[in-house]
Amino acid sequence: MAHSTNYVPILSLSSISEIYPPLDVNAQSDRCRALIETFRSVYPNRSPKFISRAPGRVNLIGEHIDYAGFGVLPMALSRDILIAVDVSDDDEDRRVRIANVNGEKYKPSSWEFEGKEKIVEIIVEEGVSVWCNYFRCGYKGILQYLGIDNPKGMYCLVDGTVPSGAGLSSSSAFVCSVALATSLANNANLTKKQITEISIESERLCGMNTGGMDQTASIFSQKGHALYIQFLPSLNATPVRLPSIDPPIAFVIANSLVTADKVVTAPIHYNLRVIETKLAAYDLGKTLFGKECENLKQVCDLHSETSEVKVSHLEFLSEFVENHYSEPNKREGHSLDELAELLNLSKSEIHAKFLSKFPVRAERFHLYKRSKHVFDEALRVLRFHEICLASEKSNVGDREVKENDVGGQETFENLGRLMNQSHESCKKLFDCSCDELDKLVRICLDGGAVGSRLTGAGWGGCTVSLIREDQIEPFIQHVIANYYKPLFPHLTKKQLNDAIFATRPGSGAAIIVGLEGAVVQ
Ligand code: NG1
Repeated sequence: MAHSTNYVPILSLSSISEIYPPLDVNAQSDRCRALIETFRSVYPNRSPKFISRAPGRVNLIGEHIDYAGFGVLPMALSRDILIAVDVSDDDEDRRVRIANVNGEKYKPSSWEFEGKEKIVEIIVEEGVSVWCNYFRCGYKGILQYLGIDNPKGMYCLVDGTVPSGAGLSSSSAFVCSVALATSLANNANLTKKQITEISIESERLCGMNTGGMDQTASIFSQKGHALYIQFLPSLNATPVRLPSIDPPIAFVIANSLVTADKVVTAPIHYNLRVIETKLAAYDLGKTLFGKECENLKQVCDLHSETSEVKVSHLEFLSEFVENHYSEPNKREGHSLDELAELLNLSKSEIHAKFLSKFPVRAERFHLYKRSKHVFDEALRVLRFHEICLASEKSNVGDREVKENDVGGQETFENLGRLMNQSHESCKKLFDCSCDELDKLVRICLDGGAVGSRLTGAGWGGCTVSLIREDQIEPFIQHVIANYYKPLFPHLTKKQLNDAIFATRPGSGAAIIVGLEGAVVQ
């Protein structure tokens, strides 16, 4: 698998029916046609040569552990970011023009190429989140990687259906789509792994100390499969079939409609969590092995003396963390002074090592809660993955043959339990939930979900719930009646359809070529 992860090329498709589920194909054809028409009116006398497409994702399990180096299990959505692109044939033209079909919200922008460094400075100021920065970051990442100093002029029109700030990875889908568009416009044919790694680096330019789950899921996902992603020792993405039981399982995404702008809140939320896990890794590495570890996976590797992660390793570390931080004051986090004492570093060394690359702000740094969550959540991912693999082995064709698991109920409940534990841990140990998400999770469980949890970074955004496919409609009605109607009584039918929907594992990023044929079925 490591081999295939390394060398798979980006899909180049000439029919959108290869991308979307059969029921969606007509609507998506209409969408692509509208995109092409709008392109022609935004850029008179031009037509797009290709469309780059990268999907959002829903993370089924494994929250806030990608940047600690542990495996995660997301799947791609059908919702995506399309960029229709025409490339200038004037060799002197190096201008990039970008516009969005939602021009009210996302204003057009354009810039002249004046050297790679000038495309975008790393954006670390709190409160800065501008849509065209994501474009600039992906664009810069590709030019830097390819060493291009005379890039092609580009005309781009963006159409996104991934809700922003919802934990469904709209930003990564955008950056991946830009990276694809820029590489193709400049005649480069990169592999999935290259595009993924460039997109991860690019998104860091936007101010997020990001893990890598979203970009990998967007690029590597395969229709009908979730994706088991391992990051260390190197990126490895393996498609996984979800258990095929009867009635089939389904995932429903419900948006709390609390918008979480990760870039804006990064210093007190996302980037701070990354640093807290790194501080814990440093402390545990020193304490257990006398070595400086950069992430918690390295601590696990030193303990197990291999890069493979096993249940027993994680159980040991989870237990160790309980004892190591057992004093009440350590449970409540460490002030900077306490941290200096614990780590045997001066405050300025702590600043230089941990707090200077991406700014973070905190009164107390929670090493116990964050490291405990990471080890336990990594364990839940292993178990979830094992259930999927075991179910795949026990199925003959689509028939469930595991005798003591009638209708796959046991499998279903085991997956749901892991999702529920994940939410509890995100809420109590990782402090990345919020009242609305907790309320939504409760309503989803009351409405028949066997498991429900926040998905993505949290602090708002969406939940993902596991139910049986035949329960989708009554489940959705229950959530509408109990969450949306009381809290958001004025939502239109379309807004409700956007807020809560069932989803299947979608396909990963692609370039759509031969546009006339591709969208006219
Ligand atoms: P969202 O906020 O859902 O895009 C973020 C990170 C992921 C991962 C999750 C938490 C980015 C681009 N994405 O996802 O890498 O850490 O939070 O599991 O920063």
